[in-house]
Amino acid sequence: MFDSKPHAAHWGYFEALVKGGRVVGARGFGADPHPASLLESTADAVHSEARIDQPYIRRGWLAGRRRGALRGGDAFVPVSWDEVTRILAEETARTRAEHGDTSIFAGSYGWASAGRYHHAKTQLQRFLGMGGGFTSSVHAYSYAAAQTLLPHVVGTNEILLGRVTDWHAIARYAKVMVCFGGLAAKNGLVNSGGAGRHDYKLLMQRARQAGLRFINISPFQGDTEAELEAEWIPIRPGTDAALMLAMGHVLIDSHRYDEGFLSRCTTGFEQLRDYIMGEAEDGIAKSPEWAERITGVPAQRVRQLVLDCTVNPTMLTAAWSLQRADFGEQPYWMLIALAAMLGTIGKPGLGVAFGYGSINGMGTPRQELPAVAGPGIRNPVSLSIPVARITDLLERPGEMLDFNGQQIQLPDIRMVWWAGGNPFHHHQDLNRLLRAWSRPETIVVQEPWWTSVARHADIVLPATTTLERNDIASSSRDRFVGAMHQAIKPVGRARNDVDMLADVADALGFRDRFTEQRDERAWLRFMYDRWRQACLPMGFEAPEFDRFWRQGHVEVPEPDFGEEYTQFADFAREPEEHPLDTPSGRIELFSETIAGFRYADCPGHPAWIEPREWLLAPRARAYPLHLLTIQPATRLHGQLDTGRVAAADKIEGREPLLLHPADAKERGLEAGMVVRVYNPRGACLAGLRLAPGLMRGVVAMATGAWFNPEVPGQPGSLCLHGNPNVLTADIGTSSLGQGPSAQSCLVQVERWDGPVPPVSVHAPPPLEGRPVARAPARPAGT
Ligand SMILES: Nc1nc2c(c(=O)[nH]1)N[C@H]1C(S)=C(S)[C@@H](COP(=O)(O)OP(=O)(O)OC[C@H]3O[C@@H](n4cnc5c(=O)[nH]c(N)nc54)[C@H](O)[C@@H]3O)O[C@H]1N2
Ligand SMILES: Nc1nc2c(c(=O)[nH]1)N[C@H]1C(S)=C(S)[C@@H](COP(=O)(O)OP(=O)(O)OC[C@H]3O[C@@H](n4cnc5c(=O)[nH]c(N)nc54)[C@H](O)[C@@H]3O)O[C@H]1N2
Ligand SMILES: [Mo]
Repeated sequence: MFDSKPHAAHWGYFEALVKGGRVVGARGFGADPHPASLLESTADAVHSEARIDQPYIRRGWLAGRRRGALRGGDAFVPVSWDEVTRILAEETARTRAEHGDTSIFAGSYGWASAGRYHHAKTQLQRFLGMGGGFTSSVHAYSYAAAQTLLPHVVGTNEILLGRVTDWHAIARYAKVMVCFGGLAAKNGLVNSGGAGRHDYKLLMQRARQAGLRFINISPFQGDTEAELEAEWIPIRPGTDAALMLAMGHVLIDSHRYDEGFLSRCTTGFEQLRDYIMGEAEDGIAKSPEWAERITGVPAQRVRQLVLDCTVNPTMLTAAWSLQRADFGEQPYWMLIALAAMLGTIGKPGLGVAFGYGSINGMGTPRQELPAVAGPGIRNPVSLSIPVARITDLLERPGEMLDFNGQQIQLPDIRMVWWAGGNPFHHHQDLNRLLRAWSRPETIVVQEPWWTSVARHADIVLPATTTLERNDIASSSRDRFVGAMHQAIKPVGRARNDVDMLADVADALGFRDRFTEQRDERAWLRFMYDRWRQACLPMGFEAPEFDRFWRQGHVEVPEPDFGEEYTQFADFAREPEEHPLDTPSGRIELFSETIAGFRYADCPGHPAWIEPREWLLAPRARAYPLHLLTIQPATRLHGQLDTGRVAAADKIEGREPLLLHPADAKERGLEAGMVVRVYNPRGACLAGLRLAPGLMRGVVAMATGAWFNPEVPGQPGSLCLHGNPNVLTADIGTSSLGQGPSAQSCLVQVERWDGPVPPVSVHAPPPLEGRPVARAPARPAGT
């Protein structure tokens, strides 16, 4: 017999099945029509060999090899919790005294886990904030370029993250939905903070049944599900802005744009029009013929597309991936400009919004209510870097960094502390990161698993997983609030993030301020009650805490039928009464603010700027394949990579590389082979999978296979497992957004004839006092 406990993860609500003190499985949440397959990896992850059993310190750090030492190759020495707590208190105090509070970097970007109390980064930043402060980071890898741009253009980031025009409205009013980057179903498996129901596929299908036509503009046909019967327009990666400009050209040329909307609700159309028509400085008309050479989309197809958008009520959208590329600000700005020219913004079910296919909950009909919030953070240091500039931060102390009209002077980082995120998963150009990672004196990592970030730390603190503690799951994008019941005792000597930090706070003299003298249960009750109170005036009465906890969840009812939500409706109707939060109160097709920054890589209106890496760049002669690093269907980033769902998808234990059959044939490659993917920045092995739905010249690899350098600690070493971030470029999208530009990446692929060394990264690194297990290498193809 199993014991079962209500629980939640980013990939869904579930019942944890427990037997003999171990998690043995997970059963999908009853109210979820399509629980995520990822749940099958639950027990594998919790009881993985890769769990960190106790605290460790890097041998070289103990021997004084600190600033300037390459991390990742040393053995780890076991230490007691008491000892490590004392060392952490001393190190933090010493670093602050000698180098100031800004010398501690704890931006600590990452998804951590769904519970809002034991949220690792929140607790870490709360702890370091109380201790004097730390250098932080702003924005997210997901959409950093857009997060910086959109407030200038529409005065809000709701169009990217928040309550956007919902699927009920789209299904009812729109006839065509043009989707740049498709609506990738795999991405709806997850939502940060938990997804109560996976109804994103259902919502899209219903819209299809209601007569909505989908158009998928993407290098990959698989970005829309077959049931949506989408028309596919293949496009060269990184060129969407050119196609959008050409659509604008057709609209202007044929006088089919909405002059009324443009004059009432926007500013700067004249500048954009001059640029599009070739009347600006560059003298180039952004005609469909001009765009065809760039995008590969026939001029005639562009004209047809514009016709579709003008005779039908149209919704425009783009995946978040489009802006994780060189000059990723541009397609987002131009898509808004297109919707403005069509005059659809604010009309029921029409207009533009981003990310419908990027995460669960975008466009899901719901009432507007707050999410359950965790403990607060106060950071007395006001210094933050744009999130994806971590390597620059470590490499270039004292130098200036442009960001959104400011100049940030990069501090000299002596200590890095990370909890709930993995830069050796999420960052680009890992070989460059590895070198820069040698700059600090001390790197502390809290992790449940020996992930690549733990392996590159000096002080490793084993954290519990969510199943070893009680918590509450909640997200502003979701209608459910989940009780996460502790299912098992902590594995090994793992401890809760908050408890390890409370002990260091104790050694530094502020335990009570940090904990506010509440234990876990008191915090959960406090957080829940605060949320419950905030919902009351908004018309929702949640049950009392005890009932919620017994029940295992709270469901906020869907809005009533007929209450579809359309974003910007009030503004479009009465722009004077409901102005946007932009300098003009309107949609800014030309921004005086951005123009005033005088950035060559982000002018005052949307523009086509040739990417640094794309299929028509000179470098494509040597590296003729455009690599897209997409989100994995079988895990969440690096999380669950040790589980059976991820394992079943790999080829010879390597991450699959998707390649067009004709491109494979040209190279003498066959499905199932191990291949080497490389460029001047690095190389990795991968397993070859043929994908007829990919454009020729484009390859795709999911992110998240744990970085497994053949020689740990050595920059440039071959990644045996298939982490594509050894290949991607680490350059900000522009001086405005400084977002990651992972999608602008050229590579070459060849057959791997050497022996295929085993993937070793799912077992612990060398630990002192313990024998190292080594499997023999196998020859390729066996
Ligand atoms: N090339 C390329 N790179 C990308 C992207 C891309 O498209 N292409 N996408 C980017 C995007 S959008 C994102 S959001 C990032 C994601 O990057 P991350 O969010 O850093 O990736 P995760 O693997 O989710 O990292 C979370 C880590 O927290 C740990 N963890 C989980 N729960 C707990 C806990 O309770 N306590 C502690 N201490 N640790 C915990 C997990 O084990 C895991 O290692 O990747 C980015 N990287
Ligand atoms: N299962 C699962 N779901 C996830 C995640 C996960 O790890 N696992 N991660 C979550 C996170 S953190 C985020 S931020 C979101 C990200 O959500 P997205 O950014 O939407 O996800 P991606 O898979 O990177 O990209 C979607 C598609 O965009 C297409 N694409 C790439 N480049 C271009 C281009 O230049 N032009 C056009 N037109 N199309 C392009 C690719 O074919 C790709 O399949 O996903 C979330 N969902
Ligand atoms: Mo993300």
